[in-house]
Amino acid sequence: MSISWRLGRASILALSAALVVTSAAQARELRGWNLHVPDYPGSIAMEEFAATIAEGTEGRYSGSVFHNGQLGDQRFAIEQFAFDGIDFAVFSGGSLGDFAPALNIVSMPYVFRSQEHMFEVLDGEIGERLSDALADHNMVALAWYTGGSRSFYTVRTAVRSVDDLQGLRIRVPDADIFVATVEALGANATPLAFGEVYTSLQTGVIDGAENNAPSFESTRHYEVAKYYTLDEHLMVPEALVVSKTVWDGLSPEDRTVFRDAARASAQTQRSLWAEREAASAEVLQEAGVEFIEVEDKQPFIDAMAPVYERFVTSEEAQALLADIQATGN
Ligand code: GTR
Repeated sequence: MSISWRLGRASILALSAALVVTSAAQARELRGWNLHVPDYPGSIAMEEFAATIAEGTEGRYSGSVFHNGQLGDQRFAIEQFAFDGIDFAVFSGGSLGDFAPALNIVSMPYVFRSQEHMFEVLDGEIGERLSDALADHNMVALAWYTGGSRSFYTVRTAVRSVDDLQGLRIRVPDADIFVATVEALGANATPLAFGEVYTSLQTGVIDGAENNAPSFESTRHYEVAKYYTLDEHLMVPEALVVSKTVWDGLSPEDRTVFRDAARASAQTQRSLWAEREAASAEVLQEAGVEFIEVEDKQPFIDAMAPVYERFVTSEEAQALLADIQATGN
C-alpha cells in the first residue's frame, strides 16, 4: 500500500516535472543584437519590442537585447543570422547591402528627398520587397527605424567643400556603400568597427569620421573631433529584423503580435529620434563643436554619380530606384 502510494506520488512528480520542462521548452528567449548604448532611441525601441512580444505571446516568446555591440560588430552579427546565433536585431541598410544588394538602393547617397519620403518608401510595398530580399540571409524585416542623416566630422581641419575632403582619412562602417560614397568625394575611406573610432580619432590613425548627430554624441567622438560639416551625404534606414527560422515557427497569431510590436517600436524610435537629434546637437554645441552648414550641396550630389553607376546596374536595382523616386510624387 505504502509502496504503491510512493510510486504514485513519484509518477505524479515525474509528470509535473515533465510538464514544467515542456512549457520551458516552448518559452523561447530570443537574443537581440544592438550596436548602441542602452539609452539610444533604437535601443529603447528594441526593448519595447521585446517587452511587447513577451506580453502579446503570453511568455511563449521573450527577448533580451544585448546593447553596445556586445555580441560582435555589425557584419559579424548579420552573418550570425545564418546560424541562428542571433534572433533579432536592428541593422543599417548600408551594412545589409553587402549581403542583399537591394538594401544598397535605399542606402544610396542623397536618394531620399526627406525623411518623410524615406518613411513613405519603407512603410509601403518597397519595404516588403526589401524584406523578401533578406530571406536568403535568414531574416525578415518587420519594421524600419530612421538612421537620420550622416555628415562628416573632423579633428584638425574644417571641411567646408568637397575640395577640403581630398585625401582625408575618413572612417566608415565596414560595408561597400559607405566606402564608395566617401571615396567618390575624394577622401580615403577607412573601414573600422564602430567601437574603434574614438581611439583612432585620438591617435590620428584617421582624420575624421561620418555619422548622424546622436551617434556622434553617444560615442563621445566630439571630445576629439570639433568640426561637423552638415553635408548629409547619406540617409540610411535601419531594419528591425527577426530570424526567418523564428518567424517560420510562429503561429499566425504570434506573427501578428510580432509585426504589430515591431511597427509600434518603429513609431517610438522615430519620435525618440527627433528628440535625441535636438538633444545631441545641444551637447555638441556645448562641447564647442563647430557646425558647418553646407549652403550648396550640389557639388556633393554631383560627386555621387560613380556610386550610382556602380550600384544601380541590374534591371531590378534600376526598377527599385525608379520606384523610390516615384514614391510620394
Ligand atoms: C550608426 C548606425 C549603425 C552603424 C554606425 C557606424 O549611426 O546606427 O548601424 O552604421 O552608425 O557608423 O558604424
